[in-house]
Amino acid sequence: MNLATYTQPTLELSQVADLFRQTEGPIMVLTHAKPDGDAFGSVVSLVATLQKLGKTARGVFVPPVPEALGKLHGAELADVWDEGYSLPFEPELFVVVDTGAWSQVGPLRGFVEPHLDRTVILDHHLSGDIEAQHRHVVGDAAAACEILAELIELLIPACVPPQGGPATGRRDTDIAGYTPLPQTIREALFVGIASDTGWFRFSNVRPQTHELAAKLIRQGVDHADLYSRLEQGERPEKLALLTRALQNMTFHAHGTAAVMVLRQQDFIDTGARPEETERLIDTPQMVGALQVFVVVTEAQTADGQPQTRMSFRSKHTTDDSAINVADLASRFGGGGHARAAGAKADRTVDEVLAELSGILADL
Ligand SMILES: [Mn+2]
Repeated sequence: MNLATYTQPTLELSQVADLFRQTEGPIMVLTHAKPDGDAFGSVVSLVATLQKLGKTARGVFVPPVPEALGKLHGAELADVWDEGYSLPFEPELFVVVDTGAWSQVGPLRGFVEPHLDRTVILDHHLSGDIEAQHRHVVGDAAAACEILAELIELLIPACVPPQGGPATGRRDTDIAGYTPLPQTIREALFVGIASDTGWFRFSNVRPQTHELAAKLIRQGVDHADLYSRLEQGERPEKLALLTRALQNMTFHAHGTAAVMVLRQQDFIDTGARPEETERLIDTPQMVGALQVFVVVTEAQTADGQPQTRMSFRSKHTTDDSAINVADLASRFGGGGHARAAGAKADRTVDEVLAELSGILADL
């Protein structure tokens, strides 16, 4: 299936809503391994919504789940996968959110693959290869949670604020007789859009993103509290890991590309956890001359073979000169967005670094 076919929605959002309404049996919601705020928010908001509709629904996360996400409302609506994991029920419907790629779902593949005829993908990545019967992929949505928010509005229409909204400076909750979205759902959606946009800074932000944020804040989301819990609650070990990453940084393509390398030994020495690499890639972006960023992390496959994870970013430019890092990631079997992508290769760090510096030299 080619990309154009893949991203062609097989269902309009209203049809996705109908499908959920018509499904009487249990619904399983899953997402990519190592969930970020958008993956977490998508799973939690959908499971909470389906439960509110009286459905049996549950999510599952493939760890590591960042500690701060695990403490948010709704974390209890999903299992955390482990070696002995089995589904809590026989699902009538599977929903895959915030990814459409087999390489991203890891050990959950075996559960879904035999049931693609009753699987729905809700995503904003253009690089999927899970050939589910039902797909609704919106490439220019800043986050999967933007799509989820639209869907949830169809499923819980009572939550749409009355015409005109509240008076300036007031919250929707001040409107008599109005019921806002439950706290779990509105927080989860906000976390999703905030996290995938770097708290509304990245080029993927569109007017709808801010409109949704405004709507959620009016319903009672405490954005400052969420920011401090999600972005200002790191352990000192993470700072030690960042120091290592900066010390190990090399420059390529005449000083326009930066590569940070983290080896297993760096995690041992600093005591940092694998999930604490999140956002390290943001720091070198303060340098004006740098346009392309790669974090290369040494890992292992389940059976102890060498594996290397890569995270790619490129800066937005006003002309057409920005590097499409989804293309770079695809050289290593990965994918993602033009400004943010990732890949995982079953090769050693040094092999990957050698190939990467060749590719970057040609930029
Ligand atoms: Mn996302």
